[in-house]
Amino acid sequence: MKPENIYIVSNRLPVTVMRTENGFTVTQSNGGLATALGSVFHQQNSYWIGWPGIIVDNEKEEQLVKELLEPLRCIPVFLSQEEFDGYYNGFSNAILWPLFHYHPGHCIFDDEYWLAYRNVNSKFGSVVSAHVPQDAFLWIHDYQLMLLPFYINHSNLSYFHHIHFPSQEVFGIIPWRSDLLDALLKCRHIVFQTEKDRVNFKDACLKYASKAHPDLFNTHSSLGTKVSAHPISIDAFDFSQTVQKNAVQTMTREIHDVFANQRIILSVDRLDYSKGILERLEAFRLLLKDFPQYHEKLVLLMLVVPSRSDVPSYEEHKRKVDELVGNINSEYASLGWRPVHYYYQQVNRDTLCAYYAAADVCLVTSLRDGLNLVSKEYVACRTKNNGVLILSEMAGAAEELTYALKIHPYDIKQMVVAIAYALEMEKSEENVRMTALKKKVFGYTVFDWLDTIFQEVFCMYEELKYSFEQ
Ligand code: ADQ
Repeated sequence: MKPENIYIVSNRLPVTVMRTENGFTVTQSNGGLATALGSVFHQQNSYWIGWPGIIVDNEKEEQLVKELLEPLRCIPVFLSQEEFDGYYNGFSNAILWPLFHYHPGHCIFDDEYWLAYRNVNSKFGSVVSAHVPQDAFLWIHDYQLMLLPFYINHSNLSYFHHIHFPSQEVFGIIPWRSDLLDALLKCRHIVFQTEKDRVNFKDACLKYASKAHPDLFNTHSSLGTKVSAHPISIDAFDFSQTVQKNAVQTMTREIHDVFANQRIILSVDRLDYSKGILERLEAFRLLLKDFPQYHEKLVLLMLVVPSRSDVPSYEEHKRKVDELVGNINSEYASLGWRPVHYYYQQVNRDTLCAYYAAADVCLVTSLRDGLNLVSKEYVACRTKNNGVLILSEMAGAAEELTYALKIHPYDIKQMVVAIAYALEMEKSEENVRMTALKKKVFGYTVFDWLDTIFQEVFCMYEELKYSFEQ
């Protein structure tokens, strides 16, 4: 069962508008939300509302961007530099993101950020009200728009939270905690990645929301807010088909040739302190120190996509990563061998899949992660049922991917042991683990996730209709 008309609303559109000499052009947006929902969006009856990734100077430029996006079924919300700085760099990524990932030290609790967040959420509200019909399914995504429900009157309102929702004590640190929860509770339907997130949210509502009482969360009541947990997934079949394309297989062979006689450990992430990149590098450094037999026989390939470089804590983090990579390479490299290959760039889907296919081990070290799509993408690309996934127990995906090797991302020594174990693992164990992981990833794709959510929405509205008829 699929709603007739779907309007996705998120901070960013799935495409980014860029200025050229002659006007504007679009490219694919990066990050987990764009990847996951991109597959969903390709359905004909979906529209997407969000920021186009560019600050435009005047109404004429706004018009040009609107016309460029219209055939792509994208509706832009334009923001000034000041609005973007306060709402996105400020409230979203210098308060909500660090706190929700348990890094309160990175938070800057600035009233101006809160004002900007309110203003921009209200601006999104105006665009939504102007474009979305009342009978459409309106689907809000993620922490940048937690306040949006407050600014719209819509009966089919659903919210999906992509990142971790912290424990009630940590959430309570936010001075505007009640406003955020009260706004979210205007939704009829709220979905989290994991059961842990759902319980944390419920605890926070019971403590801080103005109108929360236990009945609000009665899952059988059409009159309350239904809160559930359904982890997002990927279009696994698309990944496995991509790996089998001739061009991708050629690229995979080229990677093997470049790293002939070397095992490949791969990591793929946005440059974000929550992904545990520094901890991963420390573990790799210790591995090289304690296991000299891997010298010249092992590389760590890091594909890191630039992210939020305007936020000071990210700038500082990038400097530390650059420095640590440099230190490891200068300590251990030899004439023909560089232990860490670090690419600070976005790669296209074919190239990404070639790296997944070429890697003996995929290393996911998130200090905290709502889900982590990379772990599922690696599994989907292992067409020969080999390769080892090492996965942080702090990633939401760890609940599903139980056959991965689990690590505690702050325990560097344990990480070293897990990497060494992965490198020496018997082929039969590798095969058993990967086969089980693939069963999970192919048995629950992004389309199954979508069906589950739509099914839930459909049942709720049937119930609601029934209650109005009584
Ligand atoms: P992210 O924090 O962005 O997502 P993740 O789920 O791993 O984290 O998604 C990253 C995406 O970006 C993946 O699809 C990956 O392939 C892609 N990517 C990363 N580096 C890349 C590179 N160098 N080149 C090309 N592509 C690259 C947020 C939450 C997560 C949650 C997702 C989806 O923080 O916890 O899993 O949303 O809900």
